[in-house]
Amino acid sequence: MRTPVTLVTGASGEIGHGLITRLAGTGRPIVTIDLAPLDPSLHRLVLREFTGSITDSTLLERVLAEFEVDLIFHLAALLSTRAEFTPITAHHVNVDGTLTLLEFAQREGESHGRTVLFLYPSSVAAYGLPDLQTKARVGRIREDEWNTPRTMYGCNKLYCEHLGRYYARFYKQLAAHATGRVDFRSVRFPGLISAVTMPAGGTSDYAPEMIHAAARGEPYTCFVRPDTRIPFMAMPDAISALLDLAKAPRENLTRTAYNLTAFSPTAQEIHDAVVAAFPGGVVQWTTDEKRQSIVDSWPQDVDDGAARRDWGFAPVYDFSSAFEKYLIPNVRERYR
Ligand code: AKB
Repeated sequence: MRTPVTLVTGASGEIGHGLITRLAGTGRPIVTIDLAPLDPSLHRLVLREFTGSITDSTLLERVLAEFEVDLIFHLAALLSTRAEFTPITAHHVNVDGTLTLLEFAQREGESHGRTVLFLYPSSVAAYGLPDLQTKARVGRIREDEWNTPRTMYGCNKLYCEHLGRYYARFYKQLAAHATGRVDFRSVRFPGLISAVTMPAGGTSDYAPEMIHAAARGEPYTCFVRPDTRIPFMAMPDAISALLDLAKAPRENLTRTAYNLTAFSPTAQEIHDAVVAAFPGGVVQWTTDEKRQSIVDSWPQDVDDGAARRDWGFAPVYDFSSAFEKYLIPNVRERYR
């Protein structure tokens, strides 16, 4: 008999740390896949750690042979800035990797006869606004508006949302006896800010980078303009959203991709909160025009009403409490 487990890909990334810690509390065994080894503090929380790429079908075959997977959190991805330097690799990891895993989930479901719950972090990068005037005019946008991403990462995320919806609702619809076994559910994360982990290769990274640099007493050069405004949320709320969506009754869900947000500060407002908390923090502003054009194409706010109505999404932290109650105390402790 194979052991029923939860599979987390990209487990060594910024979301993986908090997710594994929370999942460990449920008592359900966890199996992870990542190119990088898990932080030692996480290694002891998981049943098995596979080191390798989600694009490696033989690796997934090894997981399939040993474990019975019925819940997947697919976090592995190349983020927006890094994907612009290696777009073909980004497509291979972000799209081919996700398709490989969706097919793996379908086969797992056929093998054990149950549905496989597939949680997928999409992104605000799935949107694409043509200019700052439009960004200011449209303000808070809904899921089905402005789905015209301007980055390879955003294209990848939007397409994988549709791939997941296909597996969940239309899998081999013309075949005589095919049954879709994948219950695909995704959230469009805004920029995420963690007190514990740092992102790598994202364009919203200026927020966590600024906070952690100030806490370490290091100068930071912010690569976006002070007036840059995009949606963000604190990492604990992001983890809760994934776990709450996983628990939601399928009949309550009207969508397979949901907007999420908690607050939309400007980079200047983030700066002001950072230097108020860490007076030694020194921030210089040197705009990277290419990275600026990416965040300028993302909306300043998103409408998360569907997530709130369908499965009770309700972030705990707003901008001020994210700093006062989560980031400042925990970041101070981290660098004490
Ligand atoms: C990135 O900046 O690429 C990610 C994202 C907003 O999806 N953090």
